[in-house]
Amino acid sequence: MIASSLAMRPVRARTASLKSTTTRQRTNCASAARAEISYVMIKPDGVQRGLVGEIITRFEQKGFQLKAMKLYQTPEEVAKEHYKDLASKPFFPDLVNYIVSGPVVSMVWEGEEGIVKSIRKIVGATNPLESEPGTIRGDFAVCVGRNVIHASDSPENGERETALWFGGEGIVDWTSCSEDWVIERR
Ligand code: DAT
Ligand code: MG
Repeated sequence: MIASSLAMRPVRARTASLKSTTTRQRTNCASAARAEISYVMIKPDGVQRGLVGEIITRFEQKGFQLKAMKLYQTPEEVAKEHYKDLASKPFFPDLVNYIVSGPVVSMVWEGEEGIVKSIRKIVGATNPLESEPGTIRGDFAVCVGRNVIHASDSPENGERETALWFGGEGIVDWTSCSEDWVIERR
């Protein structure tokens, strides 16, 4: 199965086909293996400040699986579409200018059901002054307009944002050699 066709299909359908082509079994982490994806983006300030490695390390060490990654100069139309729900906010023009002000690192992370919520916890509250220490925003930012990182706020937006930023290209179907040490099988 080619990666681009995987990217355009819902995660649950992808899960079923992955399970049918491998020996994957149900786990006790969730009701189904590989249930969710999150679109995660290191914003231009995170790239300029040299935080890319540190941020990726946190998700790798947690045990989530990287499925796609690219350094990308965002077109204005993509930034506007990504944040379309905020279009009426007074800060919207500044937000779009910020996102297109330099390259971002776009990623797709995959994991068990609950990964989207878990990544949001690792990222921290939107306003970095309210983010808990130990979160990415809590450790590396002080300003809501320079809060270093984006992460999808729901599994549905994980799918929507992945389609927007990757357009069906660059999603890699692979198995981590540490998977059996991260996920308990039964
Ligand atoms: P999050 O990025 O935590 O999902 P959001 O979706 O509410 O937060 O907003 C998207 C981005 O917009 C956020 O990361 C930074 C910016 N933003 C949100 N609220 C803002 C505000 N009151 N002033 C300036 N920028 C804001
Ligand atoms: Mg958001």
